[in-house]
Amino acid sequence: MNEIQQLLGDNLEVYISGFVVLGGILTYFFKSKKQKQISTDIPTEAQAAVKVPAELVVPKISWSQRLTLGLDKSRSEVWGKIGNLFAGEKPSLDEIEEVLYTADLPTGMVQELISRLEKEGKGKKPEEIQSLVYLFMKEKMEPVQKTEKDLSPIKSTKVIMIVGVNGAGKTTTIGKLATKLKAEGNKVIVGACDTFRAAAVDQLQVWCERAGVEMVRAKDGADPSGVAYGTVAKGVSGNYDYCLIDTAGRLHTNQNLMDELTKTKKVMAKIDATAPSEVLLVLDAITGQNALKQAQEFHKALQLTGIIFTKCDGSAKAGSAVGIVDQLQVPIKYIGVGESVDDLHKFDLDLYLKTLVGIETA
Ligand SMILES: Nc1nc2c(ncn2[C@@H]2O[C@H](COP(=O)(O)OP(=O)(O)OP(=O)(O)O)[C@@H](O)[C@H]2O)c(=O)[nH]1
Ligand SMILES: [Mg+2]
Repeated sequence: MNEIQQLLGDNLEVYISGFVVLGGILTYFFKSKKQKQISTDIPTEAQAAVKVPAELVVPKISWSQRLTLGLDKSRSEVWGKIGNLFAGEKPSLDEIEEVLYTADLPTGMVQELISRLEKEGKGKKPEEIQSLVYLFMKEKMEPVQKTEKDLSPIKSTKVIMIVGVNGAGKTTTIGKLATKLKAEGNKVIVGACDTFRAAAVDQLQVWCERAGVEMVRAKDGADPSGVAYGTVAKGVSGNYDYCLIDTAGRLHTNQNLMDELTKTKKVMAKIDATAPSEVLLVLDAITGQNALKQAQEFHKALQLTGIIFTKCDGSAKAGSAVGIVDQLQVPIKYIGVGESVDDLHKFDLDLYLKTLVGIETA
């Protein structure tokens, strides 16, 4: 040590500080390089807010298993109980009525179902009664669901506008949809029209980067219609298959914000008269029947082509879809039962109803 000290003389401290500084620079360089693999400029909070790891794109369990798990609460607390409550000498009609109201079924429909059970369910076994419930719901939803057109096949750029109240799950749904469409081999572009909040755009950008799809973003506070216009223009000129338009959440009662949505929709038609070919309302199942008023107002302003029913997991109100579809006469296109990419799936009426009621599916 003494020899080294002699060799380096008075400069020892300078050399040591030099090594420390160099080490710091190298650590910083490697750390920032690792972060850049995810994103260059998105705050880490925004990345953390998107809870879906990219590896979840590969399904670990089947969709019907996911749906069964997701609808567990609705099935165990509501729809799976009716057979047992009705079967036997003295059907507990009051209890059935109460259970159906907690599931947020419209009053008229509750009464209709009860009188159907009284007419056709007397003396039947619980599982036969479950089948009656299933048939009743199917009768209500099927005519509307039949009007539903598939998102594909596509001839030109398919523009899909996503709307809804605050926090319904719009951005997450767009992230999931973009991931799925891209994985199917489509060229996808996303427009970040929620220009009110930078965090909203960052949240969408995390999804888009993970999905490997392009996103159009503007300066904070820019006109959302302008962003929509720019995205559709780029989508059409670049021969993209899908153009997904995210919008800011808004209350259906706020006329100014509803007018802004109508303007955004009209502006896109200037590029392609058929755009948007889909206007999808994201409805949070937890909202139950209150969602009907929301849905009616959005429908009036934008002529919805479909519903995306999210957050069916963890709520006993997943069955409220029956009333909403019947009253609004707009089909459900997608259903969400969780936060991961695989928790969003095309809506299959038969599978949904059978899972809800607890009837074996093939
Ligand atoms: N459990 C569950 N959570 C969901 C589902 N879909 C979305 N979420 C969560 O709901 C929260 C709100 O989702 P966002 O996608 O930000 O909702 P948004 O409609 O874009 O919200 P705003 O832009 O603020 O109006 C997030 O924490 C999502 O992870 C679902 O199907 N199930
Ligand atoms: Mg959003």
